[in-house]
Amino acid sequence: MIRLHHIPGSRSMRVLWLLEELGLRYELRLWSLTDGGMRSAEFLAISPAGRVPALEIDGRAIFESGAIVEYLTEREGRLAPRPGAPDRADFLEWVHFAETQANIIQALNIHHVFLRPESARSIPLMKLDTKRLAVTARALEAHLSGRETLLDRFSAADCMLGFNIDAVFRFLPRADYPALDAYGRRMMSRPAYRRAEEAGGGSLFARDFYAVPDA
Ligand SMILES: N[C@@H](CCC(=O)N[C@@H](CS)C(=O)NCC(=O)O)C(=O)O
Repeated sequence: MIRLHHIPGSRSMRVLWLLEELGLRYELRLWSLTDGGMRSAEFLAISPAGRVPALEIDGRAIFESGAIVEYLTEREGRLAPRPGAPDRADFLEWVHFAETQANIIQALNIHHVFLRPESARSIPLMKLDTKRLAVTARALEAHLSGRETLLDRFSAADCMLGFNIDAVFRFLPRADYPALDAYGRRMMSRPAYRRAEEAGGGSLFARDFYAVPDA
């Protein structure tokens, strides 16, 4: 039995998508960001920081999306270069880069989407994080120009990073990053991504674009 602890629109989408890419059978256990359930003893026993994703598999639970992605690809022997392969370090870099970028997105989500009242928001921090996000987007734009995927073929690193791209363009103008935009659209049109969307898709966003407000 494989059970994914999941919130639609959250980082657990990475794992849901990868499970679909790998053709594994799973069940979903849905959680909410707002009802306090993620601070319950039951959930903290599975995910000690009270975060999704967590994956129950092979008689244990694994937390952290990057660790889960590495575990699943090793277990299945697919969608990642093997340890020692020439592009193994590239794979690991992009898996973890995705989380660096997701942490910036999370900070912007808190300010733009979750924090109330709006007067509690810090406009200097929103500006700073938008600039930090742009650094990551420029790096991806350069890397993906003339490429279809992060490595020379689709890999689980694309599940880690591809999930971020919808959020990136909630905060940065799409037109400034044509290669990244095309990459995001390619990833989201994959059949496995669409199946994952059907099984547990959703969005945290009510608007297409969130500009930093004037001070
Ligand atoms: N580094 C962790 C981050 C997980 C994370 O922060 N997940 C968010 C959803 S995207 C969450 O569960 N937040 C709940 C909270 O902060 O209380 C990973 O990649 O799995």
